[in-house]
Amino acid sequence: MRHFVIVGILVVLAAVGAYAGLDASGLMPVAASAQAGSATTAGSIDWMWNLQVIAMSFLFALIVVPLVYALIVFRRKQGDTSDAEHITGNTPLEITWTLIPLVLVLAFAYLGAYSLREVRRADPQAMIVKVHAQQFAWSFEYPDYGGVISDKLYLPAGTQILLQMDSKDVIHSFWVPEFRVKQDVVPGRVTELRITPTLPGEYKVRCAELCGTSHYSMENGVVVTSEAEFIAWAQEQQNALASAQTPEGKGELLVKANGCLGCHSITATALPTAPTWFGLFGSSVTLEDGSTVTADEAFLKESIHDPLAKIVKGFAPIMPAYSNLTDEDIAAIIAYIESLK
Ligand code: HEC
Ligand SMILES: [Cu+2]
Repeated sequence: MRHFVIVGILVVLAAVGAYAGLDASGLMPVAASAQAGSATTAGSIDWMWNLQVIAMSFLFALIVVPLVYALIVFRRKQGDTSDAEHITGNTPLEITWTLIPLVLVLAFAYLGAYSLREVRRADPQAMIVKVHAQQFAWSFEYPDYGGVISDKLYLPAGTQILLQMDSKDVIHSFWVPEFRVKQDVVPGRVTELRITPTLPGEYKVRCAELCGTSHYSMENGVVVTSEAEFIAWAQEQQNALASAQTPEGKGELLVKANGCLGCHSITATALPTAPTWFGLFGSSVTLEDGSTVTADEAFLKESIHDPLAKIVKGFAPIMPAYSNLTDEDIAAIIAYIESLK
């Protein structure tokens, strides 16, 4: 009896110690979604996890403590050559060690089902984000914001997000450890995952399904911001998308991409290097030889195609020729210059 009491106390102490140690070791990354929850929010992943760690700590102590205790206390004494006592069968003990695991497993089956229901609980107001996976990158489409496409997953905190995911090639798996939940992305069908981000910050989505040679690098940024910041971002993206569809917008992008603004200004004040484009279209330009031309489409086109054909008075002939620009590009640039007034 004395042994049972001592082992009982040691099991409790070891279980508490094992739990405290596991709990303090930070096995999980920070929890950043309602689905991740915390050890005290019933039904969340971290709540389930915490219960499992408690059960594991207890079972670990229940097995290891009696084992080690028996090894030490019931060690064969020196000179003792007698046989150990023969024991055959012990019905109460067998019933006990069948019932305890059975009850534990059934309890966890129930808790698991309950947690699954909580984690997948659908909010009819959820914001839809389409997730496209392909070897070896993710992209994110926002149908509620004019189909903006981003390579970073921007999400507002406090709103449930419904991810509708498809794959162009093989099976991938969407996983942000801080959100806890994970879902396969399968070619030929759309799989869904619901996430309610709660903690603003920067995370990473990783592919959790070996999908080819560069699977390890299939990571994209995830940015959780406040609702207001998210809307500002989404609107900015939407405007950029809308303007890239007009000739002026396309022209603006081309001008930036080709470094024209290193020399040309687009405001009333010219840079010393080159004439400003502000108010240029339709104005009369004085050339080096003193003659004047009207800055119409033909002149602008010629100046971009062949910068040395007509030199503007007061400037050095330093403008490079841009052979990479197509006629369509030049038309877009001219539309952009025309819009500067
Ligand atoms: C290295 C500086 C430099 C860069 C870069 C440059 N330019 Fe110029 N550009 C000039 C200078 C100097 C002039 C005036 C002298 C001349 O006519 O060549 C000029 C003239 C022009 C003109 C003639 C009309 C006027 O008054 O401005 C047009 C149109 C023009 N550039 C368009 C462009 C475009 C489009 C790009 C980018 C694809 C570009 N430039 C890049 C220096 C530059
Ligand atoms: Cu992948």
